[in-house]
Amino acid sequence: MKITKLRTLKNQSQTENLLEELSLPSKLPENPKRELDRRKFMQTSLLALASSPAMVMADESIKNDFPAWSTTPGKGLNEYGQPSKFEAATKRGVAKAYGDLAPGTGSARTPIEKLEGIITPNGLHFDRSHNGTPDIDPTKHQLSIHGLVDKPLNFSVENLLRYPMISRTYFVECAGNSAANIIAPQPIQATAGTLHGLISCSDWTGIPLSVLLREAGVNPAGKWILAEGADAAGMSRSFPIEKAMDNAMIALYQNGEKIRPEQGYPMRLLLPGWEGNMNVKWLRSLKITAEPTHTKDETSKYTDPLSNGKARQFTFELGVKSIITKPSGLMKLPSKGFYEISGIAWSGAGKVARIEISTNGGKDWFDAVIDGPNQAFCLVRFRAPWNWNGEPAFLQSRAIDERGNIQPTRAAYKANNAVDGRYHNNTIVTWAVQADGSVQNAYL
Ligand SMILES: Nc1nc2c(c(=O)[nH]1)N[C@H]1C(S)=C(S)[C@@H](COP(=O)(O)O)O[C@H]1N2
Ligand SMILES: [Mo]
Repeated sequence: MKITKLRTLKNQSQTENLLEELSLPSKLPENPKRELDRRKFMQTSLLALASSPAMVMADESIKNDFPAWSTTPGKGLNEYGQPSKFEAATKRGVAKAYGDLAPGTGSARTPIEKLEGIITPNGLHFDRSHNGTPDIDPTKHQLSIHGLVDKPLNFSVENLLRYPMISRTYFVECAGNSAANIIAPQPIQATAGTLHGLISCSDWTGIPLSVLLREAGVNPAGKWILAEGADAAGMSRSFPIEKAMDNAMIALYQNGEKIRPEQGYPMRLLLPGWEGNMNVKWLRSLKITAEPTHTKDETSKYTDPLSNGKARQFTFELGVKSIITKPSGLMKLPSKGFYEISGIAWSGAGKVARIEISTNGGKDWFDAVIDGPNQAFCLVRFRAPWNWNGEPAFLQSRAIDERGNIQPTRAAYKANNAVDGRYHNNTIVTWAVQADGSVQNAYL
């Protein structure tokens, strides 16, 4: 029994290892289609909707009697609101990597196919933890800034809460997101959240790291920072001082409330656009160093084996990526007719420039509309009208960012990476709509 468990552990840690980020072709696609403006998009959608008989309500559905909830007083007031009981299925998918051996190790994935807009509700933010969520008493927690500084500093949470703050909407994505679509020889039939749900986006409020570093006074020899968490995983990562001075942030609030325990209560590091692992939760120490520290999570893990026999260390910036969330895996389209294709896109390089949609597996592409704000290092919501003719279709989205990076195909990823490479997968996702309306995960 013991031995079986040990073997599982070994395999799992191999699965965790070895990441690869592709260098994406930086050319824009040929013959880009005219951009659909928002008004035209709505008109197109409404026309398609009107011509789709399945969507039209019958007259007899308009009734004049009132249900009990309209005639009797509702439930009493309460101190912390909860979703409707009819939405109980909107939950994270929990994957405990080692089962009960280490119940806090693994991930709880965001059900992206059940959410709208760009903000992830706090209870549904994905949780990727290497050794559970620590139960930190904020009055006993401190953040130390030390190493190559003029003045080593310890900050209590109370101290930090007195600093001027900024609010920014940033995504966090795990380098292991979508890994199953690279490593599984046949596409796994699962929801978008199960396959691609290690992505979430929040309005974070906190203190620019540069403010605290200026107070401590970084020595000229200080070029890197080692960030360390207070959890029992001993999670620690090195990052260059330039990122700290640019847009790194110590976040204390998440979507307006104090950051959730699973996200790093009472504080976490945010390195906008950079791989999830570097966004150290339960942050307790920032040590200024001359060189990177080469910790376990940046050597044995999160280093990418390439097809040329070399490995790439320090893949920081996440690639440009998009996922169609509606329709997506395991859904069933009830009939032919109008559907809105909708999803999320993002880029570790900054802003998303464009999202293209194909309904025939990449033969033809047309532009989706970016609905709502388009902010750097933040999810965007895209939408496109689609009139399904009832025949098999292959739905794909392809995002292009402001630097001209474009999502690669799965075949390109496979060609550039070692056979066991699986991390930093930003390849184009295909959902195959069958004639019966069922939606399947597919490789093209
Ligand atoms: N201290 C600490 N920080 C951590 C981790 C951890 O296990 N311990 N997990 C990392 C990983 S692998 C990811 S992808 C992100 C996930 O952030 P989230 O759980 O808030 O979504 O946190 C990172 N920061
Ligand atoms: Mo991660």
